[in-house]
Amino acid sequence: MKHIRTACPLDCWDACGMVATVDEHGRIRHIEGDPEHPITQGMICGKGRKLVDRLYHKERILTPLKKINGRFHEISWQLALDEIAEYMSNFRSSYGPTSILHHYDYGSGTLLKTMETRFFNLFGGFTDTIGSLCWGAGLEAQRFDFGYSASHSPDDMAEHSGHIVIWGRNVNVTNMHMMPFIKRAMARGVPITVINPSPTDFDRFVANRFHPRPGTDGALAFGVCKQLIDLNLADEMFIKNRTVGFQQFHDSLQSFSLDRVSEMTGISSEQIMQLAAIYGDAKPTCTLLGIGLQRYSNGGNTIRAIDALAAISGNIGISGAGVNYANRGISKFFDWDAFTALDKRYAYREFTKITQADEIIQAQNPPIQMLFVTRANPITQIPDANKTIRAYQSIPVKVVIDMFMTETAKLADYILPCLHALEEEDVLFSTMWSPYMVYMNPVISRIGDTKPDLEIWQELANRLGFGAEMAGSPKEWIDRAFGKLKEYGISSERLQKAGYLRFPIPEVPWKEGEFATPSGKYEFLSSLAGEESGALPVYLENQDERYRNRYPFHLLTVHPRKSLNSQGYTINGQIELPQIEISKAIAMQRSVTTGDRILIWNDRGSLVGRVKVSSGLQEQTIKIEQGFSTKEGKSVNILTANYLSDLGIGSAQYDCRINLKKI
Ligand SMILES: Nc1nc2c(c(=O)[nH]1)N[C@H]1C(S)=C(S)[C@@H](COP(=O)(O)OP(=O)(O)OC[C@H]3O[C@@H](n4cnc5c(=O)[nH]c(N)nc54)[C@H](O)[C@@H]3O)O[C@H]1N2
Ligand SMILES: Nc1nc2c(c(=O)[nH]1)N[C@H]1C(S)=C(S)[C@@H](COP(=O)(O)OP(=O)(O)OC[C@H]3O[C@@H](n4cnc5c(=O)[nH]c(N)nc54)[C@H](O)[C@@H]3O)O[C@H]1N2
Ligand code: SF4
Ligand SMILES: [Mo]
Repeated sequence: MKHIRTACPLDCWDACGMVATVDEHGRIRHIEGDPEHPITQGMICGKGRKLVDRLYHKERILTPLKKINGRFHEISWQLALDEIAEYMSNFRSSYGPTSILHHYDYGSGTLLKTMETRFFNLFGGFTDTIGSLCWGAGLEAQRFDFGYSASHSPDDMAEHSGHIVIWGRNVNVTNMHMMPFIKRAMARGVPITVINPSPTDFDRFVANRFHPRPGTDGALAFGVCKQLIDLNLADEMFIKNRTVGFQQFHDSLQSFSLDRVSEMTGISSEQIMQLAAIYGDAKPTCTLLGIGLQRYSNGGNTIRAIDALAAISGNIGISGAGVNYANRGISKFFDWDAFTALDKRYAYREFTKITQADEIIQAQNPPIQMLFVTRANPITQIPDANKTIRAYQSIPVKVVIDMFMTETAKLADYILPCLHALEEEDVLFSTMWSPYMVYMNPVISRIGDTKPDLEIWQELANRLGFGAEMAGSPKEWIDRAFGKLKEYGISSERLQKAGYLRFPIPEVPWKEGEFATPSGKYEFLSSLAGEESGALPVYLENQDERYRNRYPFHLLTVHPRKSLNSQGYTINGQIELPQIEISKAIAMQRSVTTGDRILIWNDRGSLVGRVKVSSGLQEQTIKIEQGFSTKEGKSVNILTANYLSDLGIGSAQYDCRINLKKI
């Protein structure tokens, strides 16, 4: 038996280190959390363990496929790549490189996967899908306020926080390695507050539980800001020395009286006062922001409002505090210039990941002729699925690189089967939370007639005449990306030997000196905000609220417990009837009960599912776990809208109104 160290490639806060046990036949017996890794601490979740099932799964695609007359047939790599390269070359000559669209996401978030962008730049350019289905609004909000998003180290929170506010993050389910750190804080007597319209596994252990109406947290934060100032709980020294625009911000709060905020959010005046005391008195208060919280048309301003609350109360730049959303400081350590070959492209067009269906349908100059989808399952994961299907069907040639027959792969003309992370050499890091990078050693040799993404791009590049600029082994490309890290004494050899290493980022962001904003201060009044977004954070009504009379309920399509987006469902099989959680109030009002079949719908689509009445759910809220597809290929995104968030080209999938009836 051999023990080989690697990492979990799934798009997760925790970025775990793993150890695989391989038998004498080169087969993985089991996989476990790296006991030495400071975040993983020897434990991985079910999704991580399922990586082995995905690797050996009978439905894994092991040869290239080509669709002929509506049916997939096996095709050799040689022929598939010849044909794809010929299409690319012809479309480039007739329409220019931007007739080719590339949609990609974080199906695998490892370092070398970004080489795909290099390929398209060397090709001369492409139509890109920019923005984020995940967290764009919050990142832009924190860029305006701080310069970029930075989180406190997990140990700092565990050792120094005075109160922890878990604001819209589903820690037990999506970020389980946070739990030991929260428990360490609780063992010191630190109280926990949860703000979430939905119940969480953690609720019975917490001191306070607030259920705001979905999408109204910005108003709640403004209301608390006003109370902090009115009650003289604001941190005057911090405001005076380290912020700009406070007076204008203060003036803008006048309309956020206790009564009005209570009506907007559904949170009582007493609870609003309680939250003011938590931020004002229980210092240092650590805020853990979730990503669901900002998946709204007003999501960017919501995060800015919460940042402002932490700033007014002085809960920034001190141990045990912070508005912890992401760790964007990590990306600057890699030498992306060595990767991206930006200077090589002569044509470039941007669609967004969120609105691409509209843009594909409208594109004229040039129209989209070819689509590449890599590391993503957009038919299941992007909003307004019916529209996306129509848009993709209108594209003459579609190539999907994946391991499984996803709903997106079903629409393809060519499916190129890639390797599984356990067969590849790479480096894993995440800018979500874990401050560690992990070396991924190939655990087994490749199964079937599959190729790593990098090799697919290299072989296409050979055919298109720029092979030399894509050539190199994984190890050589990893080395190139580590150019800057070497200044901090971190080489790929050292990482491979150590298994994991911490990025040289501070334990406590913004502790000393300046913020990364243009003024060097925390900016209530943002100088980076364009005229469109406005310099001050504001409260905006969400877009689907227009339809509240016709569609009286909020729909939250949150991240699934047992799958990482759609990736777990691919191997668990399609589901017959999704579970639809509804609040007690809705159950009473519509006379439905657990086990009933209901139809939920809006103007964009409809879905049938089985009811579960949930006691902790906000009164007007319905919740479904996203990621699945039904036998008819339907996902929750049949119902969601492709609205852009107010800031940062993010998605607003939780800004969704629906109606229901029993069937
Ligand atoms: N098991 C599992 N883990 C995952 C993933 C997965 O699919 N499955 N996905 C990974 C990825 S890609 C991501 S982005 C992260 C996401 O991690 P999280 O942010 O933790 O998860 P979400 O499901 O996006 O939303 C979190 C919570 O936001 C709450 N919420 C929704 N609307 C509001 C609101 O208006 N106000 C407040 N206060 N709360 C609100 C939801 O009820 C939910 O509990 O998780 C990662 N980890
Ligand atoms: N309604 C609703 N929709 C959502 C969300 C929500 O909360 N609600 N959450 C959004 C969020 S936060 C995110 S991050 C997105 C995720 O959206 P996606 O990233 O599109 O979702 P995944 O289901 O992770 O699909 C990734 C695909 O990549 C494939 N893959 C894995 N590894 C590799 C590899 O090495 N190479 C290649 N070529 N392919 C690989 C997998 O097999 C899988 O099919 O979904 C978003 N969609
Ligand atoms: S999905 Fe997240 S928690 Fe689970 S093993 Fe992977 S990195 Fe760790
Ligand atoms: Mo995400």
